[in-house]
Amino acid sequence: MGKKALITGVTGQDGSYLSEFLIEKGYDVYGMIRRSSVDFRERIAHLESNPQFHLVYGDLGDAVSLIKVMTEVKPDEVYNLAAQSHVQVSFDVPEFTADVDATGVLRVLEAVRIAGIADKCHIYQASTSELYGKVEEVPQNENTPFHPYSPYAVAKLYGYWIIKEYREAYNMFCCSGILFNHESERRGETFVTRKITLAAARISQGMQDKLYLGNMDSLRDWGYAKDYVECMWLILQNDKPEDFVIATGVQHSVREFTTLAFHHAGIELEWQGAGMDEKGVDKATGRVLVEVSPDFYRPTDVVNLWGDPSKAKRELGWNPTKTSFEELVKIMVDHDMKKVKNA
Ligand code: NAP
Ligand code: G4F
Repeated sequence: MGKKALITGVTGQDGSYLSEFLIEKGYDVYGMIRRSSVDFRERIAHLESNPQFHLVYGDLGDAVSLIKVMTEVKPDEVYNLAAQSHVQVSFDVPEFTADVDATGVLRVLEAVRIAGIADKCHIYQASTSELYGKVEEVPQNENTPFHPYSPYAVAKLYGYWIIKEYREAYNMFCCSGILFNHESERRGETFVTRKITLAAARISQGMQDKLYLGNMDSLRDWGYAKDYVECMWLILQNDKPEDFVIATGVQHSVREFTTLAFHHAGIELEWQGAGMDEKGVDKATGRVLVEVSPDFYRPTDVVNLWGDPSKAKRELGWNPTKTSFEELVKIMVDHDMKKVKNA
């Protein structure tokens, strides 16, 4: 019998890549989905006929559903990826974000205990570099103090601490992966990277006039999601339950990402002006293609994320630079160029 893994958030970017990865490793994967009025499961549609892939209903806001799933599936490994994952949206729906991203983690842990599998089940919690928030140290590692800077980050901080608490109080194998931003051609379209690659593809093919962005000085350590799901698995195969920073160790600005994405789409941008008046101008035509909009500024913004993946490299043997920043941008733009062309 192969191992059984339960993935919450299976319809998301990471859930879909992790499902593929675990199926390849021989696991039976149980993906938890919630009921929605439209069956919009684009990222996992290709897996639905795979005999190793099973869908179960559940919601992180509903303890009963979690207890039912844990009791019926009795997974060897749980990957808790489900979350309201958009930082800007967390300012609009802070209570929902807290319920799912904070209390939801507690519900998962309690469901594992109630199902009677706490002594054998390994649990991964999708923690985040947003915990460092208004950063107190650059680059950030496992010992850097946290300073969460959004309702999302505050909720995720609870998730991080309750995982640590259950590890110490009940001797459970539960760990947090403190993952820095990771992107892909499956990234949600309102996160900045995907918004940029889609806009570059549409603008270059005459389907969109302009791209409006918020803070372009913001710095991120962007990796490729497909590489990061391997680390989630490695964390649960480790001898002892520990938390790990997962990052590339390389930092770029939103402006740099934009310049490179447009370059791959065949447009060379030149930046003119500063602050709210900054514009990205097409060098060939003089047309303004990128402008700043206050709509995409946040009440508090995290502007200097840069991870130190030394521990994951040393103790898990993980390679943080498998896919470079340049390759990542190219993968995303190439994908979106085709998507726009075939639309
Ligand atoms: P994502 O694409 O936004 O996916 C989020 C998933 O959570 C979706 O499957 C969504 O289901 C599900 N979900 C939301 N609320 C739920 C609820 N109440 N009950 C059950 N499922 C629910 O996120 P992602 O980028 O794959 O990220 C995965 C996890 O890693 C998240 O916890 C995120 O906060 C964390 N994280 C992400 C990054 C990153 O850069 N991507 C970095 C650090 C940490 P629906 O499809 O039904 O909405
Ligand atoms: O792409 P973002 O929305 O990602 P953010 O806020 O870093 O959050 C993502 O990564 C976290 C890990 O650090 C995850 F925990 C979280 O779940 C999510 O996956 O924004 C990145 C930066 C921000 O500083 C934002 O202010 O880009 C800046 N930005 C500038 N213009 C924009 C825009 N962000 C968005 N979404 N849209 C813009 O137009």
